[in-house]
Amino acid sequence: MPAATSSATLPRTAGVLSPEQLERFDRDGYLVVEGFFDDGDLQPAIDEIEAEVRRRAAELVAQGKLSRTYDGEGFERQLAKISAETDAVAKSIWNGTLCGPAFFNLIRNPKLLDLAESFCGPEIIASSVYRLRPKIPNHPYGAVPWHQDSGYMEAYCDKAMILTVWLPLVDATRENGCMWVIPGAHKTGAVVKHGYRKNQPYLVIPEAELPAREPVCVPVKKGGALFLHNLTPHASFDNSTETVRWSMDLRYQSAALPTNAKISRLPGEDVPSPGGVAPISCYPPEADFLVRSSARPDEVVREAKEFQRIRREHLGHGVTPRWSLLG
Ligand SMILES: O=C(O)CCC(=O)C(=O)O
Repeated sequence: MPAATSSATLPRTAGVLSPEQLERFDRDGYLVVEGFFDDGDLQPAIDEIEAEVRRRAAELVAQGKLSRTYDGEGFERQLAKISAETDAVAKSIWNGTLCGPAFFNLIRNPKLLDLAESFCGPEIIASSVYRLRPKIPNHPYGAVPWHQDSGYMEAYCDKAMILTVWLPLVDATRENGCMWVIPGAHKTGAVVKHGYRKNQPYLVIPEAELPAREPVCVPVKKGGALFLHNLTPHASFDNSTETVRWSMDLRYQSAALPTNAKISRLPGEDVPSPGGVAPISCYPPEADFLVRSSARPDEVVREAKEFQRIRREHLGHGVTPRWSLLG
């Protein structure tokens, strides 16, 4: 593994990036902003997660599947202790299954939306493709192989700008499995070949297809955020510590792009449906929703209950098959 560390780490901004930061993002395809969030931004989501871990652990104890709940071990340790006995709790909260009010408020955090506006413009769609990732020590699900986020999406969105915001809820370090990126690789404007490996949950870029550039290790402290272009190859490796590397990743795009959000269309936003299936979206399995708009403010989702309803009632369908099993 190369030893480089991130060179694109810049100090706190108020949510809007400086020209230098925008230039770095454009050049490298990623940017770290330390101190982007304060505790007040993150703690409600952490509280929501902790309550859910406690609730699910208590259920398992009652069913005789866990010896104790490990309450009192703290956010970074409790799930690691539980997972040494069973991975049922970790697996059940992985991905987008938690969608409480604090998660909704984090997704529409005004600082975050100010920043997303720099990349996506003023009409902002948030995606339900947000993930909560408790990277458990030495758990096979923990490592995420090299991929571009666009590899998971419809090919007709390959040229679209979709911003990923990766935010650690604890300090993310090389040891606990922080992110790695390949800087500048997004500049080709292309999605490289991906594929599946048998019994693996993630897409992977085969070794021979990886851009010939040195990967960079990107540690980010709690409160910081890593902003990623959708064509930037990234990965994360094992957690060799005894604590959980908690993180979330959120995604934003312009409302002018294909989206399954139930919004009225503005002139110029009539996105044609490539297969005649409407509505089309960059990631059809999950629901999009409008989080900021001056052109159609009445359609902005402002209530957590509405956010939950949209997600629950979404009739998703799979992404058009694009990749095959690798040998
Ligand atoms: O959090 C991780 O370890 C991987 C995240 C990731 O691959 C993503 O956000 O696309």
